[in-house]
Amino acid sequence: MTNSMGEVEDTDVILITGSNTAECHPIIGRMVKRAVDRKRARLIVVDPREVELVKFARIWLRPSPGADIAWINAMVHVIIEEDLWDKEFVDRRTEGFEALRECVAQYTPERAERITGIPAGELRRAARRYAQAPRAMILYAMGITQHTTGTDNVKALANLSMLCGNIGIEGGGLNPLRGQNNVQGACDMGALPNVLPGYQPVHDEAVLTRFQQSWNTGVRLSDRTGLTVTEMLPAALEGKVRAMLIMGENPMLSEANTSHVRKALESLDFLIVQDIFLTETAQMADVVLPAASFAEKDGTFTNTERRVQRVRQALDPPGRAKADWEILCGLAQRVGRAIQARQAATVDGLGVPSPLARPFSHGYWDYKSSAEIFQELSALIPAYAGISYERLERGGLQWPCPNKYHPGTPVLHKDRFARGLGKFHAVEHVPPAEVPDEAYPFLLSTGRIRFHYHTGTMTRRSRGLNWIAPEGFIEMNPKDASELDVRDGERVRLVSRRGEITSRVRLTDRSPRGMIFSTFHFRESPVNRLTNDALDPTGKIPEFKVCGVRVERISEGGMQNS
Ligand SMILES: Nc1nc2c(c(=O)[nH]1)N[C@H]1C(S)=C(S)[C@@H](COP(=O)(O)OP(=O)(O)OC[C@H]3O[C@@H](n4cnc5c(=O)[nH]c(N)nc54)[C@H](O)[C@@H]3O)O[C@H]1N2
Ligand SMILES: Nc1nc2c(c(=O)[nH]1)N[C@H]1C(S)=C(S)[C@@H](COP(=O)(O)OP(=O)(O)OC[C@H]3O[C@@H](n4cnc5c(=O)[nH]c(N)nc54)[C@H](O)[C@@H]3O)O[C@H]1N2
Ligand SMILES: [Mo]
Repeated sequence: MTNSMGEVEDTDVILITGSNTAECHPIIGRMVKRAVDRKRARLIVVDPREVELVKFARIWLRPSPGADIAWINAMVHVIIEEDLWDKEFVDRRTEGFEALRECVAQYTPERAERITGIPAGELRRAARRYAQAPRAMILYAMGITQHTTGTDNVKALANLSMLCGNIGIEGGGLNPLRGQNNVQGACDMGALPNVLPGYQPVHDEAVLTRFQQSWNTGVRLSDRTGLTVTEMLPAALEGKVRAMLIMGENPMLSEANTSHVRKALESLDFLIVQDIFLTETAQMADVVLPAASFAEKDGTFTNTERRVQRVRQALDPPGRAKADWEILCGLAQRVGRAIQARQAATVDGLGVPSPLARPFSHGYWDYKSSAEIFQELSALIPAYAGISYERLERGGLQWPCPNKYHPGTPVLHKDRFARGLGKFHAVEHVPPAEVPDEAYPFLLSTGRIRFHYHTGTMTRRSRGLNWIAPEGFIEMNPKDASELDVRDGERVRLVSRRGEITSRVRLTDRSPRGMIFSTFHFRESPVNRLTNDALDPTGKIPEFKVCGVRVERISEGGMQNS
C-alpha cells in the first residue's frame, strides 16, 4: 500500500474495485463502513458481484469481469475531457501524459459501456466524484490482479490516481489489500525470483558484493533470476526442475488447473513439503517436515500497510515440529556438509577444501533465534535499518524506516517516486484468455467467503466455522437457473476445458446473469480443476477470475447422492 489503513477513515472518496473487502479484509472493511456511516467519506464500488459493501456505496459500477482497463481508461477520458485533472501534479511529478491522453481518447464512456456493460452516465458520475474529491483513495485486490491483464489493470489504476494528484498525500494513494498476514513480509525478505531481501536485484553487482561480504560466502552468489511458482510447475513437467521444497502452500488445491499440478508434482524426482498439517500436497511428498504454527514461534509479520510487528510464541510446538527458520537452517547445514564431503572427495586429492565448501563451514546458517536473524535483516535491508526487536516492543513500525530515530513512513512517494517521476502507462483493453462460448457458456469467477481461508487446511478444522459453512456451493443467478431448470440446493456438475467438479447450487442475485461464483475452500468441490492457468506475462499470476464453464444437471438417483 502507498498509504495506511487508518486513512480510510480520514478521506473524501474511497474507490474499491476487485475486492470483497468486508469479507476478506474485515478490519479494513469495518473502517470503510465507519467512514461512510459517519459521513466522512463517500464510497464508490466497482465489482461485478454485489458484495457486502455495495450497501454502503453511493455509486456501484458493475463491469463484466475482465474489462477493467476499459472503465478505468474511460474515467481518465472523462476527467481529461472535463478538465478535472491535477495539472500542477502532472506537470511537476509525472511523465508520459501525452501518450496517455492519446490512448484514452478512444475510450469514450459509450465505448466503455459496450465493453463493460456499465452505463455511460454512471461512469461519468463516478469519474467526476473521484476527480473532484480533495483526497481520494483507491483500494483493490484480486479482482484486479488475477487476470492475464493484471499488471496492466494496476497500471491503469495508477494512471487514474496520479492524474488526480492522489499520490503522496494522506487519505489518497493506490492501495493493494494484501491477502495474507505476512505476504508483504515474505516479499520483503526476498521470496521472489529476481531479488534478494529488500527488493535488491540479483543482477546488481554492488548488491551481490554486499550480500556476499555479509554472508561471507567465499564464492560468487548467483546473478540469475529464478522461477515463480507458476513457472516452476510447467518446468517440472519439462524435466527442468527435478526437486522441490514446498513450504506453507497447498498447490494441489490452490493453483489453477490442478490436474496439471498433479502431473507436475508427480514428475519430480524428489518432493519435500513443509507444513503444519498433512495437506493434499503433503500427501504426495517423499518427505514431510512438520512446521510450528504462528502461535508456536517468535518472529515478525509485515502487514498490508508495510507495518512490521512482533509475533510471540504462546504455545510449545507439538511433537517434533520446529519453526520454519530452524528447519531451513537444518536443511542448509546438511546440504552444505554433503557438498563439502563431495568436494573433499573429488577436488584435488590433496585434501584442500574447495571454495564451494566454505559457505557451509562451522558458524554458518547457525542462528540462535529469530531475533538474531532480524538483526541481519536490518543490517542488509535499508528500509528495515531502523527497525529492531527492541523498538518493536513499543509497537509496529512502517517501512521505510532508515535509522533508529526514524518514526516509520505511513505515506509513500511524498516528494518523489522511487524512480523519480511517476510514469503514466498507456494500456489497452484486451479480453481474458478464455471467454464463455457456446460449449462453455458461463463465466466462472472464483474467490472467497468470510468463514474459510483458502484451501481450508486450518479453518475447516474449526468446529464453529464448519457449523456456519460446512460445504461448498456455486453461486448462480436465479434467471439462469430457471432457464436450466436447476433448483436452489440442487447438486450439479460444473465442467470446463480442464476438468469437472460437482457442487450444490445457491441461487442469488449477487452474481449477475451469465456468471457463476465459487470459492476454492472445499476439497470436495475443488474448483481449481476448472480454472485457467493462462498467466499474466509480467506478474505470472493465473487468470483465476475468468474462465468458461458449463453446468450439467445430474440425473435423479444417479450421482445425486454420491
Ligand atoms: N475470509 C477470508 N479472507 C481472506 C482470504 C480467505 O481465503 N478467506 N484470503 C486472503 C487472501 S490471500 C487474499 S489475496 C485476499 C483476497 O481478497 P479479495 O480480492 O477482496 O477477495 P476475492 O474473493 O478474491 O474477491 C475479489 C473480488 O473481485 C471481484 N471481481 C472478480 N472479477 C473482477 C473483475 O474482472 N474486475 C473487478 N473490478 N472485480 C472483479 C469479485 O466479484 C470479488 O468481489 O483475501 C484475504 N482474506
Ligand atoms: N480459484 C482460485 N484459486 C486461488 C485464488 C483465487 O482467488 N481463486 N487465490 C490465490 C491466492 S491470492 C492465494 S494467496 C493462494 C493461496 O494458496 P495456498 O497458500 O496454497 O493456500 P493455503 O490454504 O493458505 O495454504 C497455506 C498452507 O500453509 C500451511 N501453514 C500455515 N501456517 C504455516 C506455517 O507457519 N509454516 C508452514 N510451513 N506452513 C504453514 C497451511 O496448513 C496450508 O497448507 O490461492 C490462490 N488460488
Ligand atoms: Mo492471496
